[in-house]
Amino acid sequence: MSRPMSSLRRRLAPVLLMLAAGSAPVLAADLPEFQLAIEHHRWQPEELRVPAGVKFKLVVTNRDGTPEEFESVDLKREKIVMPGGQISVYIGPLEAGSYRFFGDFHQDTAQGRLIAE
Ligand SMILES: [Cu+2]
Repeated sequence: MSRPMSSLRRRLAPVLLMLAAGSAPVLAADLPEFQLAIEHHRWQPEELRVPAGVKFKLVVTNRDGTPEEFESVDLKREKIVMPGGQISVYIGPLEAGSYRFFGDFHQDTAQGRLIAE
């Protein structure tokens, strides 16, 4: 009875340590952060420069009164932003280059690109 208990404790130890250290939130908080907004169904900025080779957090704010969806086929991301709301998208590390993104609900105007350099 004591043997399975101690082996379970051994297996749980790293998990408990990780939870205690809060390693995932700390890592996320350490990521560089970039801001993107949608206003009048256009991205601000329409061209966003980010460092290549680094994971980063993109914070997307919706200043419109209608829902929008941040979407990028190049980046394989798709996330709805409610009116007046904000979302976070984790991207990268990216190779240097240009990555298109758009507002799925207003594709006629909401077009942008991310330049990783
Ligand atoms: Cu979509």
